[in-house]
Amino acid sequence: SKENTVSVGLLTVSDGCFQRLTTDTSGACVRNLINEGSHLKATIIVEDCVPDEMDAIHTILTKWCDELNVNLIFTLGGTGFSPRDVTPEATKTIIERDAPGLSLAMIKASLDITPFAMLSRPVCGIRKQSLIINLPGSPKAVKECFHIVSPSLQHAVDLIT
Ligand code: MTE
Ligand code: CU1
Repeated sequence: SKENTVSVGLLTVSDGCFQRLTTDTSGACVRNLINEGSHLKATIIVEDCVPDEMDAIHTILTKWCDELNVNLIFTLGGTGFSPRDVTPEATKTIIERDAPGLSLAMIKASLDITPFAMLSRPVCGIRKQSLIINLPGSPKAVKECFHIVSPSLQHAVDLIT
């Protein structure tokens, strides 16, 4: 394996965080998990927050993939059933190749933790040299789902870069 250092982007998708009504605890949560190491040789190179809007999500993901060449992008939140939850739809407009195994793995393992896991609609896929992974928004969900996918991410990025 190549074991390249993986460049990571963290995108919090939340109206509340964007309007500064709530603090982004989920972003901090993934940041800690990545910096703690294990499985992944990674550096976080971008972190941002956008409202739950297709255009805003589409624009920033396009920039991170096409201009910054971010290898691994986690979106946090907006995967549920409320009308404002559009992260999966925005992600579908970006990806060139679907990676349903990652979504399946997260949902399968999460169902052992909570039945509400079936209410998350994560989309994962590849655009050029970037792998995009939708995580649910709560710090608890973020942490659980990160641990589910993290063992395969170094290999995943080595394959697309
Ligand atoms: N998955 C895990 N592993 N742990 C959780 O606590 N919460 C669920 C689900 N997936 C949860 C989870 C809940 S309550 C919801 S509503 C959906 O994710 C969608 O969350 P989101 O809208 O914040 O993306
Ligand atoms: Cu929920």
